[in-house]
Amino acid sequence: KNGFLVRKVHADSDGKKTPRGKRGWKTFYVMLKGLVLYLQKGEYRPDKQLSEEDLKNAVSIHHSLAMKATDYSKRPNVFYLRTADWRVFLFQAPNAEQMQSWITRINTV
Ligand code: I3P
Repeated sequence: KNGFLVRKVHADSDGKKTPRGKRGWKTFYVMLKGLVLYLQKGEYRPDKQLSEEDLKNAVSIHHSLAMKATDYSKRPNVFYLRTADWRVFLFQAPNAEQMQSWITRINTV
């Protein structure tokens, strides 16, 4: 599954709250391949290679959990992703259908 998502980093590994200055929303072209969510920055081109920075942003979704962020009301269509190492991301999808589709795909790999 591929598509644009806007990401906010809420907690770093071990669940520690991400410090201010690193909590902003950023748009990525996201590709779910196997157990890895690749987040590509910048303009999307089908032939574009993942940069070193993109690879650092990649997230393992093995033993992770995605769920609708019902307690987050500042933006619509936002879901949480909690990883096995207790990082927490918020992702905003372009619409409710896409949000549900990402949640289902992440939780059923
Ligand atoms: C963050 C940025 C986020 C905001 C976050 C800020 O600042 O303004 O948009 O989250 O608030 O810390 P920075 O880019 O300097 O990290 P919201 O959009 O959810 O308000 P937070 O620290 O209360 O999460």
